[in-house]
Amino acid sequence: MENSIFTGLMTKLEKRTARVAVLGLGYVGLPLAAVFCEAGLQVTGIDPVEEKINEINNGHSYVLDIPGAQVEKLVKKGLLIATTDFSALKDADAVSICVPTPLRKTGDPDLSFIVSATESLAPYLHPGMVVVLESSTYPGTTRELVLSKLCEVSGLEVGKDFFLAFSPERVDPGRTDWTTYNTPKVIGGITPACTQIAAAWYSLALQTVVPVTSTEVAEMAKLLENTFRMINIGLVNELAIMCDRLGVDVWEVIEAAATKPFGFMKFTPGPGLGGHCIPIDPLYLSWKLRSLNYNARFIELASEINTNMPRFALGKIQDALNERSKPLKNSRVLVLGVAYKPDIDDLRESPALDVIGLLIKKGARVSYHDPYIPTISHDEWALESVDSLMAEVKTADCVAIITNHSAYDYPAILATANLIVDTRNALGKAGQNHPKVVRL
Ligand code: SAJ
Repeated sequence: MENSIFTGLMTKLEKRTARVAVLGLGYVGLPLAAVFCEAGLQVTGIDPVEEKINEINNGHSYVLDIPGAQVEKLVKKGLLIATTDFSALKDADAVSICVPTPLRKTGDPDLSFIVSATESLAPYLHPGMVVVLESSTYPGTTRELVLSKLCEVSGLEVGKDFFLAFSPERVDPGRTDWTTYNTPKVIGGITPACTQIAAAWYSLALQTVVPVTSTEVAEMAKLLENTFRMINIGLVNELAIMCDRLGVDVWEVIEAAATKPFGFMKFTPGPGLGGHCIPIDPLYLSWKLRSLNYNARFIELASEINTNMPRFALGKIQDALNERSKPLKNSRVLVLGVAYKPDIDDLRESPALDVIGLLIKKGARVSYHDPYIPTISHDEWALESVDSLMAEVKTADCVAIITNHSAYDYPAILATANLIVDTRNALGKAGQNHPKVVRL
C-alpha cells in the first residue's frame, strides 16, 4: 500500500535527487558507492577507518576493482564524499550497509559489525529512508537484528515510515567479466513496499535487479550460492583422497568427467579452502539451523573435509621426501603461492598458512614465494617471500605448489626443481607420471 512517504521517496529516486550513503567502504562498499555515483546519485561513503577516507577524498583507491582515476573523477565531480562521521546519515535517503561478517575464534558468526552499523544508523533513521543490508549472513538477520533495533530506537514503522531490505553482495574481487554493475542483484524486503522501493533504488544503478518476496529469501539465496560451491569443493577434495587410496590420478578423472556437456560442473581439489566467503558463509547457515535443532550434515561434512586438506597436502610432501630417503625434518621446502586463490593478493583463510604452519611444526626448513604477497606473519611464525625464485627452486629439497599463480614459469620450475608436490595441477599434463612430480 503506497503512502505519501513511499511516493515521496520514489519521486526523489526517479529524479535522482535521493542522497545515498554507503556504510563500510571495503571491496563491496566502494564499488557499490562508485556504481551509484556513475548513475548520477550523490553518495556519502562512511567508514570508521580514517586512512580509507583520506585515500578516497584524495582521489585514490585501495580496492582492486576500482581504479584511482575513477575515485578521483567522482570526488572532483562532488558525487562521492567520504567521511568517518556517522552523523552524515541524517541527510541520507538511501543507505547500504556493507560491513564484514566473519567468524569468531569459536567458529560462530561474528555479527558485531552489523550490530555496530545498525546502532550507528538507528539515531539518524527518519521517515522516507530506505536501508539495504548487503553483508552475507544467516536467514533472519535483517528481520531479527536490524529491523528490531531500527524500530526500537526510532519508533518508526517499517513499510510505512521507512523501508528495509536485504541484497546479497556478489563481488568477486579481480573479476572483470562480472562486475558490480552487470551482476544480477537479488533484493528482498521486509514488506512488498520495502522490496519495491529498494529495487527501484538499485535499478537506477545496476543492470539487473531480481526482486524476491522477503529478506529471508534473499539471505538464503546467497548462502545457497556459496554453500553449493563449498560442498562441491569438499566433494572433489574427498575424491582426491579416494583416488589417492585407489592409486588413480584424480586430475585425469575430473578432466574426463568434465567432458560431459550437461549435468556436471567442474570443481578441482586443492590443499584447502580459503577466502572470506566460501569457507565462512555456509557456517552461518549451519549455525542458524543448529539453533533450530537441525544438523546441516552436508555443510558439516564438507567443512570437515576441506579443513583437513592442508594435512593431506602435508602428508603428500612428507611421503614424497620419504620416497627419496629424506625426512621432512630439516628438509628445505619451498612453498609456491600463498594467496587464497590465484592471481590475487588476499591471504584471508588461505590454506597455505595452514600448510606452512604444519611444515614448521614438523621441523621442515620452510620458505615461500608469492609475487603478490611480500611478507606473512601468522600465529607464532613470520616469513618473507624469497627474492631469487629459481635459485630457491634449484636448492629446495621439495617445491610445494600451493597456489597456482599464472605468473609462474611452470616449465622452468619443472626443469629446475629436484622434487615438486603439485597440489593444484599447475604443471598440467607435463606433471602427470613425471618422476620429479607428485600430484595431489
Ligand atoms: N577452490 C578449490 N576448488 C575449486 C574452486 C575453488 O579448491 O574448484 C578454492 C580456492 O582455491 C579458494 C577457495 O576455494 O581457496 C574459494 O575460491 P573461490 O573460487 O570460490 O573464490 P572466492 O572465495 O573469491 O569466491 C567468490 C565468491 N563470490 C561471492 O561470494 C560474491 C563465489 O560465490 C564465486 O563463485 C567465486 O568468487 C568465483 O566464482 O570466483
